[in-house]
Amino acid sequence: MRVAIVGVSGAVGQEFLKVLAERDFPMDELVIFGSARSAGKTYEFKGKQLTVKELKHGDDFKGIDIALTSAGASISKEYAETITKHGAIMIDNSSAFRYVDDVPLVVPEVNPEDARIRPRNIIANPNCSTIQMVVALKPIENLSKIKRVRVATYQAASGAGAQGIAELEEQVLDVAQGKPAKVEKFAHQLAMNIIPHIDVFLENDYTKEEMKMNWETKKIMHTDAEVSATCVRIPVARAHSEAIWVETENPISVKEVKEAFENFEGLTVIDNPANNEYPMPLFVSGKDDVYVGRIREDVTDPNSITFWCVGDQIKKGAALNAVQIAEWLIANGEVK
Ligand code: 11C
Repeated sequence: MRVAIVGVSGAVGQEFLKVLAERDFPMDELVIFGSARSAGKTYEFKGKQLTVKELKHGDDFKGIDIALTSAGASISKEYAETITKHGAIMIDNSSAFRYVDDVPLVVPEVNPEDARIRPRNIIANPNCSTIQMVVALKPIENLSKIKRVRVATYQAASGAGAQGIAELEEQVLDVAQGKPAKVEKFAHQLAMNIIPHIDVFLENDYTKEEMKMNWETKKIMHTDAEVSATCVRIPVARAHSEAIWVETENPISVKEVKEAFENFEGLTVIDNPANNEYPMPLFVSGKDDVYVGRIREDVTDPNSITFWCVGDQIKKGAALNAVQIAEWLIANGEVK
């Protein structure tokens, strides 16, 4: 088993290294690729130093079984053929192929079987805010068909990559010292603020991040349920939070939902309001599972449940989900 990481110097690329080591991913060789700027840098993996190779068109992916890619949509589009032409399966973290019909979009707890049909040898990893939401929606869908979802997100700076985290940290230090905050990555100062704007605005006045949650949920869950999202950037380093309202076809009780959450792989329930216990991004950072709490009946509608959901954006929202897809492929004989 030979595995490649493309975009190893980015926040998700670095998380790939951690997750592969943490899970003792079964492989004989790991090859790491990056831009011309990153080429020659070294990163430690399980006590060995690996050197970044420059991503180029050619035959460097000959003999690679699985390529975990996270270098942005334009690089994914440009290099997909180079990466897959000798048979490597590309598990792509960018948005490049998510809405392409013959590319499956996979969250292993929800639709693992979709990974079997991949005519282009590409599997797309969904957007982070979608991944954590569908892990929580699936056990509800198993109880009753979901008719509609409304969600408000509280997204960490890490969604904008390593530069996003660095910008927030610098702003926090500057603002604390009474200095003006430097704004480059985000549309406005994030420290001491929240920004109701992630990705570009579209013709329907939603942002692309908001519509990703709609489009991707439909594809992953094979549903026609509509998702209406408002996505907000908050001054948290990593782990996204979401307030979710779910309308189901049949009424379901809070007790049933709690039990379904508790029995669903990849979900952890923390729901003890009497002791001020509920999931929060500081606690969930670095964890594998998606965490849910504040589970209650929606007072406006007996057919709706509302709850709070937190997931580590770089981990389950990106690197871990991709590695879990790779593990599923191996466990199910899709990679020899
Ligand atoms: C954010 N969700 O928090 C975005 C980052 O489509 O893979 C991930 C963008 C994507 O800014």
